[in-house]
Amino acid sequence: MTAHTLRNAPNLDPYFMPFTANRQFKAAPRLIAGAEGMHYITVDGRRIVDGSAGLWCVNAGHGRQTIADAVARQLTTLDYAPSFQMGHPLAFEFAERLAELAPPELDRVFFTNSGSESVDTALKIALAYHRARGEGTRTRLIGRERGYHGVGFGGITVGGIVGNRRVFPQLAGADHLRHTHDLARNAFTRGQPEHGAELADDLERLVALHGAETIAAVIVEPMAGSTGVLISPKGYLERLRAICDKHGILLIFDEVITGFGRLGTPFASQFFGVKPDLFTTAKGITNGSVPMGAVFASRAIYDGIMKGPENLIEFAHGYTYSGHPVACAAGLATLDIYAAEGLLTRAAEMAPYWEEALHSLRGLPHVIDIRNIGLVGAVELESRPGAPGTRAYDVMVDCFGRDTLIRVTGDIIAMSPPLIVERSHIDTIVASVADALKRIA
Ligand code: PXG
Repeated sequence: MTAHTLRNAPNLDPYFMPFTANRQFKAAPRLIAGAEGMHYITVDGRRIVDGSAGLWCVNAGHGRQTIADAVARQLTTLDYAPSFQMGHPLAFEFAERLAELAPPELDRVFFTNSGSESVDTALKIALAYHRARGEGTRTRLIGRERGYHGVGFGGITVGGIVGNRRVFPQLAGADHLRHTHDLARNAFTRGQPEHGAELADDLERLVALHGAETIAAVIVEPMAGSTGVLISPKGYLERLRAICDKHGILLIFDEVITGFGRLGTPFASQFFGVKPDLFTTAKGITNGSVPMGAVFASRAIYDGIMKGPENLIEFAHGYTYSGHPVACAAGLATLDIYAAEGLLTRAAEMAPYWEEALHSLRGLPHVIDIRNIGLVGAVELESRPGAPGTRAYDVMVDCFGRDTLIRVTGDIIAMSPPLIVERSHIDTIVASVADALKRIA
């Protein structure tokens, strides 16, 4: 073993790892010690192409010097400032810069520290808005099967991943739309699936069941990432928007993954041409460098909440670290990189090559679907009888043992490289998956 390896061989016991099979991992750990550009460097010094932008967050690639410099400068200029009844200029500047990227009039920005916090914040803004306009009966929140909205109690209530919900109590009164994943009709689609717009009509059924006057908001991911890249069918989001408008229900897009260029536009709402009332972000907002999130609200919602005596707090919500100066500094440096390198639209340029490369995997063993949008792709595998999830997991381990990091969920391989990806990296990622598929039984 090299000295490098020894330095990075910690005691694995005390760390209770998140969303990890702790015992399985600790028996055969995968440890990353460094990162630069498109690559991770493992503790044993191997370079691995990052096929997942970390966890969908390192959109500008790793080790960006200007972000590091901005963070270092900020730590010695203003390390922390209270955000309640106080402010610091960077938070206002960052909010303004973010607002410039957002769809028109969707430009009031509330800072959080993660995607989960953004989701809970957006749900609370929706409730506060209805309450402020005298529709306090609108408390019901609607999510969707196979949705992932983080791990707060609000997020798991509207989320639709059984394993994340089963053990925990949830907020009362929520309900769910059906998911849109339909391999029977849409397998091997490039871009948006043809079939499934009518699934948005589930919202009409829920309105008929519960009464519109009880429903505050619907939250969906425009592209569901965590449950395996489920892309909104053509016309689906438009239909959901129309039904929400008809019944006075707010539409929330969870853009924690799709935000900051993943689909080739700054936000997915611009890609799909459908405008929500609120949308959540995190991850790419600081290129994954410092924890941060932001909720974007329409002016109508913001103005609707700005009611009552001016000396009273209009929205009783916020975090110690909302608008943290260091996170704002990282975020501003990140936006500068995105602008200078055209990264928020680069996925659109790379998408055709990405699409061709991914779909070249068709016909390999166990592949039952391939789908793609922007710089996101998924390969769905037939599950081993009686052992769902094990096949894709083996593919992931095989790829990591060679040269590529991918994500898997169930038997779906998800890929979402940093937006600086070049064709050669795409070739490596796809070849790595192809080789693994040929090896793994
Ligand atoms: N909403 C969406 C749509 C997400 O994808 C969250 C909320 C929660 O964000 P935080 O920052 O609280 O984790 C997410 C997070 C994966 C994967 O491999 C996806 C996420 C997180 C970790 C892994 O698909 N998404």
